[in-house]
Amino acid sequence: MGSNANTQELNADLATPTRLTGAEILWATLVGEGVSDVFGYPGGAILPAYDALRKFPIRHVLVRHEQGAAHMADGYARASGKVGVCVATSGPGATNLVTGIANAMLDSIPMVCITGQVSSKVLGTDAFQEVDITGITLPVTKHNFLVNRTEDIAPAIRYAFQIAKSGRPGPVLVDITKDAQQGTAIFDFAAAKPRPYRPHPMLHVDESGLAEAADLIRGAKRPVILAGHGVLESGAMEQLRTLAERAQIPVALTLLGLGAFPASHALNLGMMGMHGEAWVNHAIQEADLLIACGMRFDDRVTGTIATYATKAKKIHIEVDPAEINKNVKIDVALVGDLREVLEQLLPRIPGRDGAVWLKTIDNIKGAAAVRDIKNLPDSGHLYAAHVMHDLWRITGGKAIVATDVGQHQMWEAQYFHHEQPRTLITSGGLGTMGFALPAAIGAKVACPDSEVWVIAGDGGFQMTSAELCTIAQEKIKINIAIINNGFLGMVRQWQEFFYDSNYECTPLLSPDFVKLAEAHGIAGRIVRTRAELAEAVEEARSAPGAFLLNFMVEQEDSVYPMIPVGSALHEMIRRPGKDPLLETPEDK
Ligand SMILES: Cc1cc2nc3c(=O)[nH]c(=O)nc-3n(C[C@H](O)[C@H](O)[C@H](O)COP(=O)(O)OP(=O)(O)OC[C@H]3O[C@@H](n4cnc5c(N)ncnc54)[C@H](O)[C@@H]3O)c2cc1C
Ligand SMILES: Cc1ncc(C[n+]2csc(CCOP(=O)(O)OP(=O)(O)O)c2C)c(N)n1
Ligand SMILES: [Mg+2]
Repeated sequence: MGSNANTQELNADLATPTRLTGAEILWATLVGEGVSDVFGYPGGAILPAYDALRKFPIRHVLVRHEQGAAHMADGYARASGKVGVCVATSGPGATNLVTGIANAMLDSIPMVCITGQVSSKVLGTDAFQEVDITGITLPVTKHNFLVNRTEDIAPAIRYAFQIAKSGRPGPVLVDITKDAQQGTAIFDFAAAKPRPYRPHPMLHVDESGLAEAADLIRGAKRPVILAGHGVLESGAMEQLRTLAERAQIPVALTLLGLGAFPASHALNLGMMGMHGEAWVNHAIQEADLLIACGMRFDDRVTGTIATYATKAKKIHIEVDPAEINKNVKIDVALVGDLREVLEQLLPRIPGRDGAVWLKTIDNIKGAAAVRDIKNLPDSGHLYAAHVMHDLWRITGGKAIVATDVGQHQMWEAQYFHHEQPRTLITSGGLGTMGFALPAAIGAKVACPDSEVWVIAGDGGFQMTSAELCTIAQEKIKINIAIINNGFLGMVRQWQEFFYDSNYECTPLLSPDFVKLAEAHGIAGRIVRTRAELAEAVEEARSAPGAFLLNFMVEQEDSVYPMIPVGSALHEMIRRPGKDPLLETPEDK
């Protein structure tokens, strides 16, 4: 509900055209689009909108920095599949959104960002808090609008929603001048409906493409499915599973695809790429067919392109024609919504025996199937992998986890096994430190009944830790795990591997995180050994409010395997040491 306690519902009947102010039209249109929660921060140019907010059934979460608002809207969208909405004022409010908008753009997240703008009379005069935010965000939005007439607000907002969620999703910014918010116009929700979305002319899967793809799949001896974020965005989990099971094809996942195929499924290989499982990367290099489903062959996934999967034909199922042949040369492109394309493809795919190839992959796996350090005996040291593994085990793998960016993010991907779609919320393309805490707030607002965890590094957490106060004010129950290694760990790792261990500017002083939480009325606890880990996690889970755990982990641990930039997918740096460690009974 609008932040004001004496909410008075406005009689803005969506079915009856009514004269309203632009500010009222803005909220009424959002209500019409199904919005129940927004994340924002007020200021002069958006004040008319805030003044009208109390009349509408919308929860407004007051953030501490507009970057937080954008990440919350982003986390909300990732967790729910709905469009996330954030609001900011002109000038610095709007520019503070930019990192969050770019983050959503790089990961194709549907978001509508609303900014106030100076009045149209003074536009272009360097008026107080005037910036050209449509100009600034042009390269990092799917589309943006400057609206300076009251009657254009409803059509612009409705169009923004359509653009944000259609085809390849993305963020859309609507910049509304103050006078447009203050003026009045007839609000006619139905008349403001955009023309139906016209898919790109190339979004037509022809019969010959389907037949070619089916032939390749039928004839393949060593096929691998590469499943990405598009599986989640398209809602194609079932179709993907049917394809994999019917044709007995193993599934490798991108970081953003984790959860799109159950981690425990026998055909799930695990994550591919720079910090993926060694056997997954080897299987891709050995494959004779790759079936890419809603993934964009990011450089973190391919290693050097020249040496990438040279023995494999490639089928690419993808909604954005611009992605075809962008990084990797494709043999058969099926351009369209993944779920629809798979539905058309599946009737052409007969049952297939994949036993020989699956056995080969098992052999490639060998002893490496046991992850590197999960099973280190308790020597008094706490490893981040221990934290991830135990968190996964204790939560039954069902929690929604929002990670930050760095080593802890990769360890989470390796050791926390996601069974369900939309349970991993992580910044992939932009790699934005500071993402986890606000994104988790957004996820919890979207899914109030879910258990939500933040997993953040000591560095990234400090970038947006002011949002602890948002949690306190909004009484948001999330649990926070800080993986405190005293370093900007991922950068330290690169310094160790590629810069002669010159740890320049990566040792990091942090505040006492437990006291910091306490200062916000949030309980917390420090954890130094594995023996305390499970009990601490249970204490956090059962606490009535938000809870912070400060895990003091091994400081100079590294993420393995790692493909150095410029190397082939199979040229991974492995954890030093002769034999992989064996599982201890404790971990079974
Ligand atoms: C420190 C760090 C390390 C990383 N290491 C790795 C790593 O080891 N392995 C790894 O995989 N990633 C890694 N990443 C993430 C990587 O940078 C990319 O973000 C990720 O690989 C992209 O995954 P994706 O292609 O599945 O998702 P996106 O980038 O979101 O692309 C999704 C694709 O699906 C398409 N799509 C969307 N909707 C549909 C639809 N309805 N139908 C069909 N297609 C659709 C989109 O057009 C797009 O092409 C790392 C990131 C960081 C920050
Ligand atoms: C906003 C931003 N600035 C800089 C970076 C570069 N960067 C990537 S990982 C990393 C270190 C992260 O340190 P920390 O949050 O402590 O996590 P750790 O790697 O130690 O787990 C840095 C500085 C980034 N990704 N984002
Ligand atoms: Mg760190």
